[in-house]
Amino acid sequence: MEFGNKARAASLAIKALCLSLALAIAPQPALAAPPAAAASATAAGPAATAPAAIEAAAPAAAASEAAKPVPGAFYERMKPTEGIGMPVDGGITLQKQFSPLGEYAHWIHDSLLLPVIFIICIFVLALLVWVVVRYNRRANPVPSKTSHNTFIEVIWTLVPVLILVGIAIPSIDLLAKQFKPAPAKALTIKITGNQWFWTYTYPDNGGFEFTSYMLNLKDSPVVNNGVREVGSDPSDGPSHLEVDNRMVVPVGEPIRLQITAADVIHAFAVPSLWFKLDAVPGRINEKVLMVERPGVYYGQCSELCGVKHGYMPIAIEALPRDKFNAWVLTQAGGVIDGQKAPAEVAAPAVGATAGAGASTAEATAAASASAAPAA
Ligand SMILES: [Cu+2]
Repeated sequence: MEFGNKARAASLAIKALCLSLALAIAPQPALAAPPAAAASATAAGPAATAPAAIEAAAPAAAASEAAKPVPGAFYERMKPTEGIGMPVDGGITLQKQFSPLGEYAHWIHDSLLLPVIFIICIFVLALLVWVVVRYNRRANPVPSKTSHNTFIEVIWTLVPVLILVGIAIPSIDLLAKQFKPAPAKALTIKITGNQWFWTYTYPDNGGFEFTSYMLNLKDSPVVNNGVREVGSDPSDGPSHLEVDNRMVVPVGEPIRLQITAADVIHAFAVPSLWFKLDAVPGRINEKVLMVERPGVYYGQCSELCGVKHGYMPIAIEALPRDKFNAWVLTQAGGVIDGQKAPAEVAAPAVGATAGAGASTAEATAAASASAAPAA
């Protein structure tokens, strides 16, 4: 009896500890309506969707192919792939993941946590049903006087402890991996949250900086003055998530994101890249971002930051290194390894887009993309 009490007390303490650990690292619910259907919508799987994403970028690639060492500063906005890097209709689980940590976390969620939760729920339900049916007053008029059973108490203390340890090991591993600092040579991008837009700065590429606003919504009051409507460019993604100037990153390499805020607390969150970090005024939070394949990935501010909190989405465009370099050189002051784009090459790139009879939307996008950094 004494042992049973002690075991109970010990199990409570361990449970509290493990639960708080598990809660601290539990996967964050994805934004908006995350995609369960993503799996089926993109049933063809990563193999099929990856080429689609790459294909979307193909024209840009072809165009910048010739200008590899000092690219001709050509950049074309990538067309997002439906259901990839964005919420999908009817989605109820995590978004499909495109970073190594995201895949690991997704595995923990789908293959470890959900089965454990399911089995425990079924087990407890079965016990309840058994008690209700077998030990109600009619079926069991003379109840047993048993108050303790040391063997059972040891079992129901040990088994939960083992379950929680089994969950804690990969969880703590994931937690540790998430806070592993970036390698010294990693590209650094500084992100500043503002009411109600994001500012992106590239200190390793000449320190250019630009703002990123949500696109206006069709047939809705103007949200962000002077920004075009979503859908006016073929490369536009979902409404409420697409922005005028995307944060462009190289694919397949660790990137050091330094996140801060200019006014109130915001949070930089992109569900499909398993990334969420608070943007706190007067403080820099740092975390590594790694995107596994080219594409456009959407997120939102995830800290209630004022009246237009819901109107400061995040769009990350991941490009292969050479295309990323080409994009950098389209930015005013953009530098690759201390090398600037020849002014005569960079300038006509924008003019050429407009002159070549591209849609005005594209021209506006290109103009605003290159004008923003100057501001
Ligand atoms: Cu915010």
